[in-house]
Order: sequence, then structure tokens, then C-alpha cells
Amino acid sequence: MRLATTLLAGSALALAATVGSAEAGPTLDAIKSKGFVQCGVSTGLAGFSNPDDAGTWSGLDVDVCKGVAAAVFGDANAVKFTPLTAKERFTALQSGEVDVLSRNTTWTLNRDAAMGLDFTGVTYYDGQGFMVPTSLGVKSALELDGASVCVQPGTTTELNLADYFRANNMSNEPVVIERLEEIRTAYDQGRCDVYTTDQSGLYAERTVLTDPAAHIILPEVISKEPLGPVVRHGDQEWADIVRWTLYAMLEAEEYGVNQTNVDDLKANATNPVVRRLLGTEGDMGQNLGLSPDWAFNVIKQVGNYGEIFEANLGQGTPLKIERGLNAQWKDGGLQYAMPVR
Ligand SMILES: N[C@@H](CCC(=O)N[C@@H](CS)C(=O)NCC(=O)O)C(=O)O
Repeated sequence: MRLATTLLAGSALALAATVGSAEAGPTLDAIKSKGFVQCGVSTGLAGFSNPDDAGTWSGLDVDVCKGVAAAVFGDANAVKFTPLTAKERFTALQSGEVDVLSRNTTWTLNRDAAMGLDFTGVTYYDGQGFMVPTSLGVKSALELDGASVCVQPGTTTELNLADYFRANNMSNEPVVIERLEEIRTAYDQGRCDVYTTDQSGLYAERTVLTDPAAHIILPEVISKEPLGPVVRHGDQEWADIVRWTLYAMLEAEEYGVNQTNVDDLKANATNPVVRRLLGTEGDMGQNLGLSPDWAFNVIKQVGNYGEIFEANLGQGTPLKIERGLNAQWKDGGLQYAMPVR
């Protein structure tokens, strides 16, 4: 009896020790010792993850990784990027070649539960669409019976395409091409009638066609594509860091904390939510195994969610994507940060 009590007390103590502050998981340890985050991105998708001529990456997915680097190191540039096709991406994450996959990847049951992966949140609520040359005169996806359709392998796109045509008693001829540049060229040269992918991808790809104005995106959205960062299953501490970096960016937008006012708010804010977020109150950073100013660094160096959305996808960019589902919940969208407390 006494022994049982002692054992119980012992395990309670051990539990208290683990609960008190985060133990660094193996991924964070490895990242700290190499000095940077290795981030898997696309091979080049405007607005999401795209290298310029000098090899400098930009985009919403890139900013998420920079945010994680800022949270861990206080340096948004402590990150390296690995371009991955849709087909390559999961193996690269599973094998440890990258620490996080931040690349228009849809959260599905199969990927989350059966592939050794964990989704950490949704950076962009999307849905699959179709793009066609205006000259085809097609106004609805329901007119696409018999069309040849360009699609990338290893994607939910491929699966939804088959579902949609089957459900509507239509047939199509898939033209399956792995590399983004090749599929874009194939569509641009008329080797398929239709290009299908996430609507965000269609907006992005349209900007780099020979004549963007000669193509329309059809009104039908045939699937749900919640896109977000993915980590390996089994290292919860690392998953928490990626997840809460995203929530910090979202909560910053919700509470009006941005790159411009974050210094002032760190010094003067009285709102307890803002003070906790910026590390002037509470021990949020410690809970994650990070410094108290982890979220301050994310916002100061990278921006809040609204800022990175506008900078990469918004009205001042060639993509001109509306916030839509990606507006804050208070504005009728789906973006909702869990409370940083
Ligand atoms: N969200 C879908 C599709 C993702 C996807 O890979 N889309 C293509 C077309 S936009 C892409 O990003 N390709 C970029 C590349 O291959 O580098 C999924 O997770 O399966």
C-alpha cells in the first residue's frame, strides 16, 4: 500500500515536471544544433512558395516557415527551403529531409492518420477548381464531359477529379504530369483542355501563363482543401511550436498587433491578451520551450496573418485573392486562433 502510494506520488511528480514546461522534442533539439529550420515548399507557386532569380523564396507558405524560425531562433532567416513536387513531399518529411512541410498541402484523414504525419493547422482554406481557355466558351464544369484535364499526381486533386466526373456521369481524359513547369506549359500550349488544382493554385498559375486574360476559372468549387503545415507524427513538442506560431500570427491580427505597432505594444499594451502574446505577461514561450518573446519575434520579423496574406496574395499582388473563407472569424471567415493563454 505504502509502496503504491509512493509510486503514485513519484509518477505525479514526474508528470508535474513534464507539465511545468515543455521538454524540447528531438526535432527541436536537432534544429537547434544545426541552427536552422529545413522547410519543404513547392517547386515554385506564385504567392505561396516561389524563388526569385537570386534563389530567394517568398510566399505565404514561406512566411509560415520564417515565422517558425523567428519563434525558435529570433531570426526569421534561420530557415532553408527544399523544393518538392506533390509526389515527393511526404517522403521528404517522413525521412527527415525536412522538419516541416509548408506547401499547399490538404489535411485529409488518410494523410493525418495513416502516413505518420500531423497537420498543425490551416493556413489557407481552399477548394478545387477548373481553369479553361476563354476561347472554349465553357461556362460551367458540368460542360466538361469528355475533356482532357491536366492534373498533378500524388494530389487530392487527382482523386477529386475522378470523384466529380463520376458523380456527374461524365468522363475525362486525365493528362497526368508531375512537374509544375511542365504541366503549366502543357496547358498553355493546349495539350489539355482544362487545368485543375486548388483555386489558389489556379490563380497563381494563371499569372504566369502567356496570356493570363485568355483564361477563366469556372465557378464550381468541387472539394474542400484546407491547406496547412505538416510535421512528422510523434514529436508533439515540435508540432506545438509550428501550430502555435500560426495561432500567434492569427491572434495578432485579431487583436490588431502588427509589424508596425508591435514594438510600441510590447512596451505599452495594457490588454492582457496582447501582453501574453508579446511575452510581457505569463509564460507562453516557456510552455513551448521557447523564449518569452517568441511571438513578438514572429510578428515583428514576419507579420501577422493578415499582413502575410495581403503581402503575398492580396489586392496589391498579381493574384488579387479576396480573404473570403480566410477572413478572421469575427469578419465572417473561418480563421480562428485558439487562445494564446
Ligand atoms: N492541395 C492538394 C494539391 C497540392 C499541389 O501539389 N498542387 C500543385 C498544383 S498548384 C502544386 O502545388 N504543385 C507545386 C509543385 O509541384 O511544385 C494536395 O495537397 O494534394
